[in-house]
Amino acid sequence: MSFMTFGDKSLDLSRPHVMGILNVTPDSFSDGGSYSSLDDALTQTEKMILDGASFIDVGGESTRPGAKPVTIEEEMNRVLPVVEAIKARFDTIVSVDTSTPSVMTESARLGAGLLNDVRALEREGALQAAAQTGLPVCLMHMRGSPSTMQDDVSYDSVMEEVTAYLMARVAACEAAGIDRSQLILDPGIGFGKSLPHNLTLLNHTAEFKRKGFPLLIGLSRKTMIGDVLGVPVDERLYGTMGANAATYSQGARLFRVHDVKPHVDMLELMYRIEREV
Ligand code: 7PJ
Repeated sequence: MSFMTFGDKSLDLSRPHVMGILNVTPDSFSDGGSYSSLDDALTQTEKMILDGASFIDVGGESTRPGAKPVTIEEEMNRVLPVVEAIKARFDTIVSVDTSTPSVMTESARLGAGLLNDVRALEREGALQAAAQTGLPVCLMHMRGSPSTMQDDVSYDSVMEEVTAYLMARVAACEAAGIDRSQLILDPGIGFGKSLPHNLTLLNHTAEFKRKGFPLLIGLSRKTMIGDVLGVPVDERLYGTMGANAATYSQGARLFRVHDVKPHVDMLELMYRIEREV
């Protein structure tokens, strides 16, 4: 068994785990920052925990294609009260979807257990801030930035480039004092990739797995599902589950999703079949 410690909790990463997505951006809560948005966030958190989520991934920056950047102050105001309120009420692992060093530092102080950075600690000061927290980090590959990432999408070999990038970020983490046993990798589905790139990455998850790190996959309801099926965002659950199942069978064990219960059930069956007990 391979355990990883996320703050005050340890998880066996030989089995699957679901990370429930909690967006605290104004486009997800119309009155971001007010009492009722905090209340909504806690209601959603409780449901995801009851449904079997191992992590609640709190994100205050929209990284959708074309999204506008958020100020540090705004991101702090969105994320930190939610991290604090969740840790005060629930026994769960809070993951923070952030690239901002001060959000990492303060979230860790409030009890967050995982830093989930779509920029793989590339922002100035992020490596140092993350190292100081002592927390595990999920390093994700992105080409470009959210505002431009879908403008010019071309790779000679998407597998080679994503792998080389993630290995370079692993080296940067080690140089900053973050042990490789603290790292989770993520190919970054939809972040500066066309549909064929996303399909290639998903079909070759086993090659990433051979690098020896736990893998996290985030494809829930993304454009690539819509591109394949021709369905709007609220009809992408079955496609999401199929794609996640394809990566589970290649060794991915962490799944960042909106729909927790369907994935917990699916992954439990996949795990039990694999173990035959
Ligand atoms: C991901 C993420 C992902 C990780 C987002 C969305 C966009 N973090 N944060 N992996 N995606 N680690 O959910 O559509 O794929 S935000």
